[in-house]
Amino acid sequence: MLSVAFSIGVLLALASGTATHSCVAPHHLVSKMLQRLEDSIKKDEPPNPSVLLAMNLVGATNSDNHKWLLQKIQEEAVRKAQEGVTSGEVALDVLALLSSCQNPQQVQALGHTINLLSILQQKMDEEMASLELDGVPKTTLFSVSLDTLSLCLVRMGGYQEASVVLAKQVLNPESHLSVDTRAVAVLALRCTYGRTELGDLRDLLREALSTVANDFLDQQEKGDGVIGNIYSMGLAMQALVATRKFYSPRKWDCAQAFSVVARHDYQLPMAIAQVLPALVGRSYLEATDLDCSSSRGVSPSLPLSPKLGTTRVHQPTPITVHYSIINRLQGKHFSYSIRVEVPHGSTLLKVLQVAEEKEPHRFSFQLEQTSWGLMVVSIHGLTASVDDRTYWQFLSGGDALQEGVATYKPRDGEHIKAVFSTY
Ligand code: B12
Repeated sequence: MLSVAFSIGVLLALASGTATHSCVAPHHLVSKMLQRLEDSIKKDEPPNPSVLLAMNLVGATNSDNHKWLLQKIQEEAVRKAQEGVTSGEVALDVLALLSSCQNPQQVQALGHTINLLSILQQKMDEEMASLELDGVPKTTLFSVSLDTLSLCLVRMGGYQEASVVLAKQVLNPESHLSVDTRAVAVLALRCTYGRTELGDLRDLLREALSTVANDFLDQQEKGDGVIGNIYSMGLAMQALVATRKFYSPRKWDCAQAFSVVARHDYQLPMAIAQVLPALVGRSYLEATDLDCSSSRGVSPSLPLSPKLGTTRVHQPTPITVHYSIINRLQGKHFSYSIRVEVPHGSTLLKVLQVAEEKEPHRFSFQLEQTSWGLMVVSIHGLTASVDDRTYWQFLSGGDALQEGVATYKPRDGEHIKAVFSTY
């Protein structure tokens, strides 16, 4: 069993309910989520910087797991610096290291020392050049927001220009940015707002921050507590934690948002890592505000709430799922359909596997391990491409699925489509 420990500050805040902004979720919820996050750390899987960042933000810094994760992230950062890495990945590593009181300019591992900030700066320059040239970033605006936030926290150049671009994007209704992307953009803009004296820039940032924050509050009011979907709640709540003065005198009903989170039984480590900081009234913005003194981590373990039973009764009855793969975007167009039978309670991945077994020449596919789990990167020999901004989108009827193939469980008779699309 892994130990769950909070730093004294957070512990006191939780106990008294008087954290910085008095918006703190019930102790048993935080404790359960943190335990799940710690249990998700597997020594044979790639280390996840978002998990370390979340543990640091809730003050759970005192376990062997924490030490192991920090070391692996440093090693992985050095390895990736040689092999190739995206701007967003570097930004997440920087946030994880900063929140662990480590200097990202001198990451030592595997006999090398690298400067992650100069790598980030260079990646950010590439993103900005692509935005200027093509109107779209090299990767995504989500990653550009992470980059901007990280550079702003360490006050390194480039973040003000990027903030202007992000603010204009979030204010432009044509941009159709997801809640997740707008939430991270808000964290970046909030950081820049606190670090600039330029009047025009502050006005633009204030407008962007207040527009997004108020839209999130509207969505929560209209959507029974949900902002976007259940998996965007974490980042949206972090954005609301960070922007209080931009929606004041309006109040955020954080208790309602927390009860939405409590009702959903989050299992995915990434989802938990994005939700957890907000449950203790914190956001990624505070990655550099943590107590780095030696007393940090001297902390009592909290009693854990009893683990909920996770065994599910699997019914032997098979279900039938209609599965189609469609490419009307690139090269030779195709559209194939198949009906497959899988045991009740199977994931969509099982449907893809049975389809491939039945007709391998049509329904072959490939997966890639990512921070959110297994992503389908290729079907019928057609592979998603970062350069072309293409991916395999999964839909049920006309609606995009809100989960990946390894967790989504189709119903009997459901029609799932995989459509080659652009983002
Ligand atoms: C950008 C993005 C995408 C882009 C990634 C493009 C790219 N090359 O960068 C695209 C458009 C391809 C995408 C696709 C999908 N996405 Co998406 N995506 C995001 C977003 C907004 C940011 C992720 C990111 O860039 N992180 C920063 C980088 C630095 O970290 P990273 O670990 O390297 O990021 C990688 C993974 O996040 C991965 N990824 C992105 N989405 C998904 C979804 C799944 C299920 C998996 C396994 C991996 C994965 O792609 C990133 C780049 O390699 C997140 C929002 C969030 N809250 O995190 C949603 C999010 C992760 N996506 C989500 C979903 C549902 C999907 C789809 C299943 C949608 C669909 N109906 O088809 C598909 C995946 C289908 C498949 N082929 O398996 C959900 C996942 C929820 C869950 N329970 O798993 C999120 C949380 C959004 C949400 N609130 O609903 N996504």
